[in-house]
Amino acid sequence: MFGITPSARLRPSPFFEATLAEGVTAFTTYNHMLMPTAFGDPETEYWRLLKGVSQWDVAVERQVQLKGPDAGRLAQILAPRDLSGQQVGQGKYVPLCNHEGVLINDPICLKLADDLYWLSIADSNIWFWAGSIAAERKLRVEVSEPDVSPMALQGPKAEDVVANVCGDWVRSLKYFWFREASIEGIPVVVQRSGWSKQGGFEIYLRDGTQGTRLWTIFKEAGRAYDIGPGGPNWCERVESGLVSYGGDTDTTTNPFEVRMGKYVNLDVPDDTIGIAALRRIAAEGPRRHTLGIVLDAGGPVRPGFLWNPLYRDGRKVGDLTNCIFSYRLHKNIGFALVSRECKVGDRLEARIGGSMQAGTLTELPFI
Ligand code: THG
Repeated sequence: MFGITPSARLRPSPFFEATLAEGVTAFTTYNHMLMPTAFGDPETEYWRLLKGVSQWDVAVERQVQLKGPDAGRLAQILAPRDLSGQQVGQGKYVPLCNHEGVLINDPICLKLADDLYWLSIADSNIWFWAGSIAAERKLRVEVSEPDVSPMALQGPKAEDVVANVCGDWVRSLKYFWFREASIEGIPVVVQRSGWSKQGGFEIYLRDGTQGTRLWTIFKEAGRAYDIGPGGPNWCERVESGLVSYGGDTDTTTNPFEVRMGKYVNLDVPDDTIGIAALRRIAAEGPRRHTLGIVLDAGGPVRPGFLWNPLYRDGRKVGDLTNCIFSYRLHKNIGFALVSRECKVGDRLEARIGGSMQAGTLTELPFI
């Protein structure tokens, strides 16, 4: 057993005390914070997410706030997806790229007002990036990190729990749409979203002193639905084909290589960062693509530190970026970031630890 040295660099989640009380057994690091990843039994957490409702501390998904008359301009400069039709109350999933077209984050962009946006970010520092772009381009916008911390309710019964707490209006929210609300006086934003394909909501807490209270309100409301703690679920997300920025991407990956091409619009304004590179990559065709792979091995394999090399006929053709034993398929499945010449049905070998594991490329999602 080991501890964690407190420091100002490690930012606390408002839900930290609540997840300790729930019996959290493992964390990962993300945006200089700790995110709970396990509460004892992964299979229990998996089936709870598939059949009931699971409660997640995802405060690590920090908000980068853009505020001012040029907030919308800055959002469009950062995101190579057409945001011109985005409405107040609507969220959009946007790849962010650098000038070379390399993916540097994949936030949800929330438009709270014409002059107010949040980028709900994955694990990289977009506050630095957005602030320096705004200054260099002399935009009238303030870039900050507000006191906002998301908590997710995921699973087929999440809607009943959230409706119970917030009211039936949540049932008519469309995917990624949101509304500002107050729960027993606690200011929140309620959005239909979350990193699973089981459906659900995220409650963005806007007062970091109220984490335990907010957690408890949903825990109590969820009691009738057998709610329990969980976190972004590795097995479910691989089965569902959800790509993780930083997990399934490296420092050269562009959106087309990781199934995010549908979120890129090549006709965005020319001053959008990375768009020239993305137009060129789209014209030439990306070098790699992401497929599924099903290993032959029967029992669960231990993938170790991931990004295991993949070979076809003895030649390296890419990487197995993740691998997990699927509780529904009863097979080891993963994502293969491989050269474009590799096709569904191809037989590859993964070097995992000291052994070679054979497998077959498949379409995504698995389920
Ligand atoms: N919640 C919030 N912020 C986040 C995440 C989150 N920021 C970082 C990271 N997660 C963003 N990544 C994703 C990736 C995919 C989806 C959500 C967040 C997602 N995708 C759907 C799909 O792939 O089918 C739908 C996307 C669409 O078609 O628009 O849900 O979890 N607050």
